[in-house]
Amino acid sequence: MKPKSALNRREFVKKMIYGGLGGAAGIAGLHFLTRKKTPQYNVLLIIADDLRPQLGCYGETQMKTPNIDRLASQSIVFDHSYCQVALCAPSRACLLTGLRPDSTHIIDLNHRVSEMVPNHMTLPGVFKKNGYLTLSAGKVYHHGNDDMASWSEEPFKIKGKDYCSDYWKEIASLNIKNHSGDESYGGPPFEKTDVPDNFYKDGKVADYVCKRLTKIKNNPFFYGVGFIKPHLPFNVPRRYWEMYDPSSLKLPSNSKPPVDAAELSLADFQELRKYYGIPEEKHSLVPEEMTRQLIHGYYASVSFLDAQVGRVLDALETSGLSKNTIVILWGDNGFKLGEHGNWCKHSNMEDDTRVPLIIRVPGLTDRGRHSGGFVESVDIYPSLCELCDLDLPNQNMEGTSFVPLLETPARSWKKRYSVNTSGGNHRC
Ligand SMILES: [Ca+2]
Repeated sequence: MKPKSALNRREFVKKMIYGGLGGAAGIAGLHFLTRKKTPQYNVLLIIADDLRPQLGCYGETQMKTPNIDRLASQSIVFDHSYCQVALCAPSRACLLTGLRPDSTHIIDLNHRVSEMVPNHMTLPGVFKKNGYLTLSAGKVYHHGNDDMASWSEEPFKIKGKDYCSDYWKEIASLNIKNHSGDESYGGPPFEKTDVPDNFYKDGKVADYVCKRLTKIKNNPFFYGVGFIKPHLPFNVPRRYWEMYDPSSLKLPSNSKPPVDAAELSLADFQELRKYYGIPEEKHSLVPEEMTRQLIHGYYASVSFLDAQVGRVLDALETSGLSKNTIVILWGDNGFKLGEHGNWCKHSNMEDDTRVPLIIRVPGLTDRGRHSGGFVESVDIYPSLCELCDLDLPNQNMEGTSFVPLLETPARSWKKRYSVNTSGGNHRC
């Protein structure tokens, strides 16, 4: 990075954050001024599964997402953030290695970072090397046993079911039986239940993280927290469904595939077709009433996710850790909700590849702003290293730190981004 005036980039960021250059950021950073040592940020990386920017803070005024919106009000919200592959495992691999798919060689669900780039230091790995306590809860890597050496503790995972009703289980069993025992088939694509949040996996993950945060004392930490909503099936408590009036939900205006579109440009949403009640025939469209129910379920799942994020952010605040913790909220890939007559992810359409990215850096982003600059998931690794004053490992790194956009959100920036097509198993 080229020096900025007499200061290099790292010195400039420190000055901005810790008050040396004055202004709003400087005032917010006054509490650091009396420290003799450079203060260390903690990092809380919150990952959501299949969350497109369907949030109030992205202008989606119909959404009930007060907790993420509150985070956004103290953050830079990136309006044009793109994943590198619209599929869980390869997208997460890009964030966690800072490498593009051409270098990780991961474009499906069947490969782990530890196998494909075994000598590459990962994002949690670089924090661990620098003395941070590195923690993982829920779905961070796609494979829960990937990159185990980079965590200070055994990752917290919830195994087993994520449905409540016997009906869901019975239908799933029937659907599997009807497809020659193929266990990738499931029950209905949603359920509405009267259970507490922590009946479901994400509620349990939030419970665990809230407690674990209270036990962190003097260690700087890097905490990866992965929630699995709003991923299918949209199984969440009824109260989240009741936040939305189904009759007022807008259906997609472009509900048919583009005329003469190449077949490869749209996936055939096999992921959704494996749920009971969805037309299985190739290229068949989802009926309007089911479309409305699925959109309703996605919105309910986003609000359920928002509630779990809110609980974790509240725990961070209560524990006194919020003032020096960077919080990032990121979605691993987008999701189509009937646009182009299509569903889920797996293609390179805008709805598949554009993802939410919100970052709060105490003292730097307190006023809350949007940035329209292109950013990519591979950029997160070098950005966090810069913000935390960690040297990048001496290895191939393919992202660009977006810290200049945190300082000046409207500045000119990248003119392009890149995505790769996913391949292989399309279940998740
Ligand atoms: Ca995903």
